[in-house]
Amino acid sequence: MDDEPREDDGGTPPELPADGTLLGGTRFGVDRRAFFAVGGAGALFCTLAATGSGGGKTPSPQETHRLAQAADAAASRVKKPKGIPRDPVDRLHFPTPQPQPGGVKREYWIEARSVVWDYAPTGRDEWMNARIPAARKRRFRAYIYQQCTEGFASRIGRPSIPGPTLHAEVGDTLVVHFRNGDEHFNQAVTMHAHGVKYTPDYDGSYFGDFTRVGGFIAPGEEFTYTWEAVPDAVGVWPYHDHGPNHTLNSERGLLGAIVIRERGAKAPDVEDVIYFHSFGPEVTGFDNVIMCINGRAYAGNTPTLRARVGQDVAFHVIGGDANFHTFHVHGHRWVDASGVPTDTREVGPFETLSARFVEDNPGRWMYHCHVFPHQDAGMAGWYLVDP
Ligand SMILES: [Cu+2]
Repeated sequence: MDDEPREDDGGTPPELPADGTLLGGTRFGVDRRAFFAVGGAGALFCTLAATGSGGGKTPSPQETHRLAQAADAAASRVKKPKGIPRDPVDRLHFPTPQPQPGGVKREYWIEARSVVWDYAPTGRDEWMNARIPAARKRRFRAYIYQQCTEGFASRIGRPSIPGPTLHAEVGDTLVVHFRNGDEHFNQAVTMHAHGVKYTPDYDGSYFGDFTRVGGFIAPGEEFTYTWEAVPDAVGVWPYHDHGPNHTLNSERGLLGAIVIRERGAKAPDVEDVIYFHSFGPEVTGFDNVIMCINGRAYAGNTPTLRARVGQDVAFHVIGGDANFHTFHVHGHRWVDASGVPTDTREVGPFETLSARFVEDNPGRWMYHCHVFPHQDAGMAGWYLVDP
């Protein structure tokens, strides 16, 4: 049935070719650099399309999608870099960091893989009590970080965007065993963390000739990242792909969060990671930009947050695309970092906003991006508070 989310079985949605390499750079005469030359225009297109003010000079959705496929094909041909040293800094060697006294290793097993993704499984927008137009496509191939049990023995839970939230306390190391388990896109991907401390080997970034060991994890390969929870890493941070095609693959869903607390600090009673991000035509092949919260669009599909009166509530909002968003929650307020009470705050690309408050107001509430075109394109959800 078309409106049912399909099993994430590696099946191929009809609107995408089975193999991006069939659409090689030569066919469209576009290489990766050319794509990124227009990539800015593509990103601009997304913004313009979302605001309904698209200009004539920007590429069509079909064109951005074709360019993305060419970029995928080019990325699948990138050879593993040799790590050519041109400067003394390229010859430096680094020991793997160990936990500080009292700290521990926090180990995770995470596999990158692609899945067929439905951004609105209910087919409805509960806020406006309306069906999403039947003609509107909902499934495309996303790219996710999947948490696994020790040794990648089995997968934990359903595919999700963002991937697992990684937790550590000051003095710990985060030891993340990463596996590129995807064959569909046939590209190197990585994990690049914000906020925590790492040596260049654990930066998880592709640097062309200067790529270090963690910056290019080819399909079928594994790598273990070690990141330090130093004292000034306390907070909430994003992680995301930073391989050779990271703009597209992060947009496809290779996103996650890291929460670092002081040693022994109490966790909030309710703690949610809320990614404000979007799927543009370049990754979906659709005509419209989908404005998402955690990979889903429209209330009833986006996360329904829950708490009860008296609880210590923390909402960690992360900007996961090229837009500025504002986080707004009805019926509540919190004190921002400068000590000012607020109920709406902006969050830029890969910035984090933490709204923390003691719940005092039962009922059905909404939370949403307060940029109207984003809100109306799906970036909204329910917050239900029990007495
Ligand atoms: Cu927004």
